[in-house]
Amino acid sequence: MPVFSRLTASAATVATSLLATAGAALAGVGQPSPWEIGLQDSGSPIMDDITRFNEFLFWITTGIAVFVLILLAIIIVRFNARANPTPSRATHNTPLEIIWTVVPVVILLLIAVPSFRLLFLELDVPKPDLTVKATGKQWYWSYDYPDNGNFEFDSEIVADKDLKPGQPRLLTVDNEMVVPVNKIVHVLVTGADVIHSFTVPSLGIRIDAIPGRINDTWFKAKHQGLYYGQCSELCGTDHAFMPIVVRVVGDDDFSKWVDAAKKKYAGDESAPSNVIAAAAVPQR
Ligand SMILES: [Cu+2]
Repeated sequence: MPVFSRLTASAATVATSLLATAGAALAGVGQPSPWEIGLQDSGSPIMDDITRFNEFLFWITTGIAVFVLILLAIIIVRFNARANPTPSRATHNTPLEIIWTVVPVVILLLIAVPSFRLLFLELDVPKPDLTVKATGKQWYWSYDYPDNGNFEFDSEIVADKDLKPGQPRLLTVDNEMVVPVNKIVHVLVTGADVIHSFTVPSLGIRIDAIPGRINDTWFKAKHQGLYYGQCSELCGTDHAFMPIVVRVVGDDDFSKWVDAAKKKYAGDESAPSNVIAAAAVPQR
């Protein structure tokens, strides 16, 4: 019955577009928001592409789901035993078989081309303006700035009771990773003990931190601000308590921060060992 299929189709379209708009409206910049169901707002060109690709896939999958739903509805209504007492005995239909082979191949090719393009874009690091090394440790991150005086510091979670107004719970750290805006930041990522994962959703980066190995990724932050992320590899009891905060600032502020950081973290070579750090894990 065409009315039925038209109804289901339009209901599905309304539901999906509502979901898509709600997701976009509730998305936060640099951090998750309550009731958000879409991706976080994009803070880098790569994330723009990821968001676009995600939307493209969303409409392809929605189209397929609606199409299958319509077929099911037609079969249920028109070809049940009562409506269609003498069923057809056809077993082959060459044109139809060609269509249902070729159409999925075309859909997969449509997906594969932008997908591989995006993958290469993520993996192919352009000439960096600065390099930061992030080391995952149980359970905090350390950042090295080899291009800016080779200082290193630890970045640990701020306990709930010490949060200042406006600071997000479980995402705030004492020492943020600071980078300049609109610059290509090459991030070297490794693990000191177990596998962690360096992930900042708004910047579109996620890469495993593997002991004994240096992985790398890159981003170019479009706007100044705070971009939050979390370790995204199950790494032990405090896996959920090793957030990542990237503070993106202007060039002048970045040089000022580098000067201050060089002094602040000078002689910090004997950074706390894991044992001491574990003992000093903040109360929560
Ligand atoms: Cu971890």
